Amino acid sequence: MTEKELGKKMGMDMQEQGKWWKSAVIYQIYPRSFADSNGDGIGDLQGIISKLDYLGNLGIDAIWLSPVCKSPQDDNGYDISDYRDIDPMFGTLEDMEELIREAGKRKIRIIMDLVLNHSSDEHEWFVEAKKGRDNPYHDYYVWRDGNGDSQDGGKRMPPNDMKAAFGGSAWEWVPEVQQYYFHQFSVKQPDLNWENPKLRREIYDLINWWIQKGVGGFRLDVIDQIAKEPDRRITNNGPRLHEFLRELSRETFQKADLVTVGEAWGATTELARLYSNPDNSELSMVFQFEHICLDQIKGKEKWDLAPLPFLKLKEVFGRWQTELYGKGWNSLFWNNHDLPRIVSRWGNDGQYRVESAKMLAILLHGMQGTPYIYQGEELGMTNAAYEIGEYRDIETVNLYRERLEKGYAKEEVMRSIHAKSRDNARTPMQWNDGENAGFTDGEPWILVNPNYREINAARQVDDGDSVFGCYKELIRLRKKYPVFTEGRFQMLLAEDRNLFAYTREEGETRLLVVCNFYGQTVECPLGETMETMELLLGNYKETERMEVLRPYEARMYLGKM
Ligand code: TEU
Ligand code: CA
Repeated sequence: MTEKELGKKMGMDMQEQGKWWKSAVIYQIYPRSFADSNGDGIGDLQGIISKLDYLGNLGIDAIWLSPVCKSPQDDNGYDISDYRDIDPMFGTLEDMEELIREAGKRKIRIIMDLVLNHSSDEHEWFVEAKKGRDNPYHDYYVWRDGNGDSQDGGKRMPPNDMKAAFGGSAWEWVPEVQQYYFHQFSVKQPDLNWENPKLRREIYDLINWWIQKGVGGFRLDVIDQIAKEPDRRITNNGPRLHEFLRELSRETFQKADLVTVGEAWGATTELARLYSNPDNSELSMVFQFEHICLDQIKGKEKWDLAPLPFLKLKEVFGRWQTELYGKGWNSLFWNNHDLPRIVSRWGNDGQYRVESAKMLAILLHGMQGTPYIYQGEELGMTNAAYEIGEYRDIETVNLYRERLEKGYAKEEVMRSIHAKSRDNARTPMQWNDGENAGFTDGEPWILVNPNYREINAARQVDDGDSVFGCYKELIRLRKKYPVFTEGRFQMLLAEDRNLFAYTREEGETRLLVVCNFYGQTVECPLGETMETMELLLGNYKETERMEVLRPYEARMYLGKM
């Protein structure tokens, strides 16, 4: 069937056609932790190329590649100093072109990570910008005069007390120009000034340059923060945000058949409908975090741990499923490079690691949206619990120092770090049970999780009953049945404190997903419905009693309406 015929069959109008990314599954690679080809302990592009067959076997359609552009690596590449070159640590532009070509041979598209809210302070724009207030690049960044009386030789007080995400003030003084610049992240990540049309033009040009190279799309880092207005303390969802996005889309993305995904921490369903409007005026989809921020004390930071409110989790998923239906498009994810490992977080990384990892996969992949698999998730990789000296992430390192200064007990801070540090996701990919899990021949830049002898790809790829086997099957099913892409969602048993159950309906077809989210055996009132349907996938070998769900048991059924 051609794409057009398939589109017709699924009852899509012309506008909907060519939206290949709706039935796609995207795999995220964090390059420095994926595969090292030259023994320097850091993953690289040639390493990724050597693993394309592994990804082809899994069945994914696209790779979201965390940043590989030239960067001083203050925030592991989310601080770019040249948007048109590859960091030598990862390889060369030729390697990147080879990756795009080799992936293409396997029908895998490469999605670049665009960091457009800020650049590195070592980018030539910023180097110029801080030379003088009349430098043509000065206005590419966000500058303000100091506040109040001069202190220590001209330095005034910062314009206000806004804080940066990685600690400290969001303002940094530059003596040469006698002004502060604004940075929402580290001091080495000065915010770009999107109010300046020349800066916006530069950005469109570099995006079009990458489109010419054949990339399949873009992930847009903290895109909801580009329209900042620090004088009014506005960081995300600034008044001009969607105006900027529409211009950006018109000048770049709309010229090609691309997928675009906007990272938007502050999105509501209403805002998401703007971002991912089916008329294609902004982006393909949003990547929002409402479900993944639930296990922290309200109004506090992610480090302030709270148990997961399960009913709330269901309410959040249900609301996004319902309110975006036909009006927008969402990403489905448990993990990325900023989040702890889901099997350790909301599953069980001990006795029921395999069962709970599969349950979480089945629960998520039955919903509407584009699923993302973060490297190692398909193996059921777990959090790490290192000593503080083994952490590499700027956020974790700063947090530790700041909280100890504030008087927190060391044990409490370490508990937060073990639960939530971004490095949980950044330990090296576990390929096999050889030295360093087969990630590198050298010294890895961050410790390998010691459980690699048990949890590794080599053990799982040929085993249909492995976590890998489950993800592979979920991808196959999504390709086979349009109900995964199009079906209308309905939550079942919304008040049940153990079960997560829902249906999807499209035409005559109904999909039913029933998951026991916890480690106790429970009764399920949907036994009779399940009797009438065909079991597509489950995480236990045999169903003993239809109406009983064992620890973390998940089942996915297909039936007619
Ligand atoms: O993340 C945005 C972001 O808000 C997170 O860094 C968040 O502050 C943090 O994870 C909370 O713990 C994006 C990237 O995904 C992240 O890796 C970058 O560090 C950040 O932007 C800056 O570019
Ligand atoms: Ca390397």
